Amino acid sequence: MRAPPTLHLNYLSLAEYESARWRDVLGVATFNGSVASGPPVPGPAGIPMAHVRTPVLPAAKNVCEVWRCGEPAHSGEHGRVRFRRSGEMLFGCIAIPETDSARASSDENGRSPLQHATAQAYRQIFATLAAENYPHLLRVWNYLPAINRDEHGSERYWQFNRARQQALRACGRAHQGTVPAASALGSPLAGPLVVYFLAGRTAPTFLENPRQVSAYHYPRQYGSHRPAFSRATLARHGTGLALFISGTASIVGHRSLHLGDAAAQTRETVANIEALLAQANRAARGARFELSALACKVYVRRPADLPLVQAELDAALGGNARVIYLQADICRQDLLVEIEAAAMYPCAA
Ligand code: 3EB
Repeated sequence: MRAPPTLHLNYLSLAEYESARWRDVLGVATFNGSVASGPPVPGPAGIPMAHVRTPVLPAAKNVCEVWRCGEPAHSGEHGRVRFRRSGEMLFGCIAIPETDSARASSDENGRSPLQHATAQAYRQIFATLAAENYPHLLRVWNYLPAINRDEHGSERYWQFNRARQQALRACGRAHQGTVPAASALGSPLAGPLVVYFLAGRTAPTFLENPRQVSAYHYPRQYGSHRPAFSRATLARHGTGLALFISGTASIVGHRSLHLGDAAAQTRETVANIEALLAQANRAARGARFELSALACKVYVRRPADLPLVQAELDAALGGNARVIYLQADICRQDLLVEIEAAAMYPCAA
């Protein structure tokens, strides 16, 4: 009997990806961005590829994040969104250069080019989900050029939060509670805003971290518009369960901890991820998600911190964990490390 289709995630080199079979690939994100800017280039069979320019650590390697669904998938386009879908899930990506909108200056409504780009990306994503009938966003990755830069009177991450929240409201979506898991990281200034995502036909379970204030309830000191994401989501796929853990950092309550200390920030982040795994195991009766079985993407602000961060994670996760490291700026200036993770459990109870 054929195994029922389930979701898979692999981190591959470009060479491994090219020789991999692609029939059941849902989508790919490439890191290191030697690729020119512009709309995402489709891979073989029109596979959507999000080209993210954040450098891979330690060296200038290429890494591909490959999402597979275990069954034949079908490609399409909607506006600037390239997508590929299987029976239950849709992967999509969109890249919007800020130069496309009101170049370098704010418009009459005071919206910056980044806010225009964010609004456009999210509106097109929701239009795609409506057209293809995968109404539920499960997981979103956002890569913003120069995320920490002050421009047009505020930090760019704050501008992004404002535009994301406004787009959610405009599209009739929740902006707290039932919001997808997400990451929001910096990328090199020259590139476009890149957003990629997974969506499903049924709503996921939304998880929060008891050690942290929900991001959508952060006090105003972190921006006038709160970040619209859940700490994790848990989605059924075939007979399995997929756990998507949002970008997680050294935040307890709403405060950043261990300023200047990348090793201590890494340990606090792992404690936050463990708390989320406990929540997931409580919600997914019968499944057992474990630290050592996670696929982790680790964002390090200062490349010189890599050995410290790596040593902490090797100790916490064990040698067999799937981990990739990227250099990226993190949304708060005082955060040096952020970790996102995914795990698939083959059999739901
Ligand atoms: C934090 O916990 C760190 O704005 O979508 C992590 C994951 C963070 C997602 C987002 C931001 C986002 O607040 C930053």
